[in-house]
Amino acid sequence: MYRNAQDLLHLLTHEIRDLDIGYTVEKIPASQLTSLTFFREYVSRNKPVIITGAINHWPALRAWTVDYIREILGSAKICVASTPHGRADSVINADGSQYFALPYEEQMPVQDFFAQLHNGTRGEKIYAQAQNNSLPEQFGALLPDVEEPNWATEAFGVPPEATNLWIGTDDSVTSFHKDHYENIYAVVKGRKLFTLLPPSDAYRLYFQTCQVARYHKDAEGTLVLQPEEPHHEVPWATVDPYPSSEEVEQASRAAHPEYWDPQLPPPLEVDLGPGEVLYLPSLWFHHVRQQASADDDACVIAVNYWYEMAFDCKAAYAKLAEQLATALYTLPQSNA
Ligand SMILES: O=C(O)CCC(=O)C(=O)O
Repeated sequence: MYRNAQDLLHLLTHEIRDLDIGYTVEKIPASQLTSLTFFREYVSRNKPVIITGAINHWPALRAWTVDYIREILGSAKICVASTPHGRADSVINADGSQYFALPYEEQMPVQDFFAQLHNGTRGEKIYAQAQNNSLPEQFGALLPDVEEPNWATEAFGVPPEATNLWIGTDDSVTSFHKDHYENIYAVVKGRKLFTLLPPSDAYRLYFQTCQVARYHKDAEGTLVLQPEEPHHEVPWATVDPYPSSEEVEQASRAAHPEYWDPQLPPPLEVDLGPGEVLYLPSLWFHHVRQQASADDDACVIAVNYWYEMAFDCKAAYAKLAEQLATALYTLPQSNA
């Protein structure tokens, strides 16, 4: 007998794992996948999968060094996001309040970007993370080095809406969020570490409605966070799955018990290396870290294809799960 909403949400979490997505993300070779099997086994079930060997033919895998990118892009300017801590688009405590903090954004020549990637002038952390079709729009000369995944385009029935290039270092982390897109995410250099929760588990992320703020540069060039005008707010996940210290972890365990509950299945972890592709279904919550190695020019490069999602019954269930989470688990704004 299930007595309350919390018990029912736990039941949903367990059933989704047992009936559908399981406890690990499968890894399959591209040679075993057709657009039909990809659609039937993964897209229609809203189930992530790692695909190996799908981009082995991309010249990018061998060609993309920092020197090559600098040379081929010449003086092209790209959009660069900066923060003092590497956590753009996340909940940040400042002046006793919690803000949803957007990064400082500037157009910068590619050479300057690479010169500052590891040594920001004032210690700032920079990340090329524009999600506006950045590969063709800003890095167009690199486009011939990759190839659209035709198997995915066939399965989704539409061409990608955006193709984005990501260049960063271990310093940049992407906080838990979801996207209204089907995502085909390919790592070219370094590793990307995804922590995933299905849409049913929205209640485990403790959304908080936060005022939106953005980093700006003051006269000395130091990044300062300023609330956006006019005042506006967004609900954002407050759970950091990799707390910076034991003390922070203890505080998170107390504030976010549903995330850390040992009776619930842990989030799915995906460690994606060069040449590997993740299918990240629409509306899945994802937190992303990255790991570079010295022989990779100490940077991490990835390309992702965003495809339009279907607003079908799965999207309706996901919306219900999120609305229940908002009703039951949204944290009050703390002024502490
Ligand atoms: O690579 C990242 O830092 C984030 C990727 C992401 O959030 C996405 O592809 O939707």
